[in-house]
Amino acid sequence: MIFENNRIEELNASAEKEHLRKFEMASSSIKNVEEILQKLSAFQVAIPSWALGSGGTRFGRFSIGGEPRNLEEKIMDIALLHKLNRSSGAISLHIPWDIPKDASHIKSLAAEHGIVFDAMNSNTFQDQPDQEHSYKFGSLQHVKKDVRKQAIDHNIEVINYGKELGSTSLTVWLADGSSFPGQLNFRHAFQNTLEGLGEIYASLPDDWKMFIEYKAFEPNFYSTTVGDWGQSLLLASKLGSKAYTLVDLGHHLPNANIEQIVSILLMEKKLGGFHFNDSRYGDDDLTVGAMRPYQLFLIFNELVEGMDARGMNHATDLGWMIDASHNIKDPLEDLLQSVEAMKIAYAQALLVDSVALKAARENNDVVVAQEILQDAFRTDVRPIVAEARRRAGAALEPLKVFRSMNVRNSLIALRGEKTTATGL
Ligand SMILES: [Mn+2]
Repeated sequence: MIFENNRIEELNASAEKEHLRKFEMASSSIKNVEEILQKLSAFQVAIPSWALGSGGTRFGRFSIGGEPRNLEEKIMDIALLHKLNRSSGAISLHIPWDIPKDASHIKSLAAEHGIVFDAMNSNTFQDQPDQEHSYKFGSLQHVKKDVRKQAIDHNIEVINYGKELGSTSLTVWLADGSSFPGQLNFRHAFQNTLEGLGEIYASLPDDWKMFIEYKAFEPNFYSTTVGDWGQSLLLASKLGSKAYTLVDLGHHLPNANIEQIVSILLMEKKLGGFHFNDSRYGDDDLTVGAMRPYQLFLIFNELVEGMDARGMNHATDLGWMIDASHNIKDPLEDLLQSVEAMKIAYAQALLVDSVALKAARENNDVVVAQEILQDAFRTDVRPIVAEARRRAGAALEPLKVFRSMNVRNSLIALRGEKTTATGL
């Protein structure tokens, strides 16, 4: 490990007095602070295996140095995050970028650091060197049966890797679509996709979920076969009770009301999981909460309200994952920021006075309804989130510890300046 446990304790000790003063102030006006603390510490966010190195853009990639060279090193990076915030106890694996060659070794390495395997991700959006058929014109939607079969077989292979690791979900994101009018018969593309997903679904173990991710555009720019939550919900509904929609915050057309989508999917028992990130223009894959923190809060508000309405367990009944890319920031620092942003939005959502909000709605009191939401959003919950971390044995100030320990320099010394992590 890059740093010793007692460094966290040392740095916590020096920050503790000031923290406790802030925590006391912040918690004095909150009735259910203990309940909120407990929920915050139960909340774990899965880190994607593809987000630990430098991602780059269409135009270039700038190495940050010390990037993990294999799956073991990726797990070690997540272990480091988890040590700092005790909220990153899961990894979402991508196949074939991160094939576990020795599953039992990988599983025990992860377990050693308190990390479990969240959703497995298949990849039919690019061609691999040893693959027979090309996905240039799509995978499950493809006009040729052989190509569809190859994509189906790949997804089943991903499920099998997941079974060995103890994962219980598969995320399917398809780049399928068309870039020019006339290229595709929309109905045939949809039906081929449904048929393929059906075959994959049939291979899903009983206790598994299938997450169907949608995206409005890119890499195709005329149509996307699973382009929005309607298409995803339609597929998930036709497939059965183990199939769900996955919402990636960056996969909508501009200004979509994501919180409303979340609310309806939850009501229909069809919201399965989340890919958190932030964006300004399209699928920007920026740090969670960096651009639209109020939208993030409103989404969490619907999540909390909708999950409570159905008596769901906040921590375990949905897949909480980050899907981001890091072009100019240190990925580990960025991921610490993202997890923190999610926990802040979650804590604020837990503060919403739902009784008063209901009364305001009954009276069509739009002004008070807005005040109630913004009162929660404008509450500084950072000391509450920090206290939850402190009680879990994590760092009061994860970023500060990361920087003061020169973690990136140690990783560069260990792995080299010019390493490239597999993935985006
Ligand atoms: Mn995604």
